[in-house]
Amino acid sequence: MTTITLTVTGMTCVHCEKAVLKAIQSIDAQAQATINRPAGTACITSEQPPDMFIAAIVNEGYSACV
Ligand SMILES: [Cu+2]
Repeated sequence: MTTITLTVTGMTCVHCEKAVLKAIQSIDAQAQATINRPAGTACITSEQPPDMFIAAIVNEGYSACV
């Protein structure tokens, strides 16, 4: 397991947080994710590579990078 912190831009409300969380869980249902909307970060502990999460988050309409 590794923990990565992604910078996620575009989250403006609780709904956005949930959408990002859902995107993360669509890649790895067991992932531990902590989303900090004010800071614009998503901390994810998972065995899946960061690119997978970034793609899923971008697919939801947000920007994400490592
Ligand atoms: Cu929102």
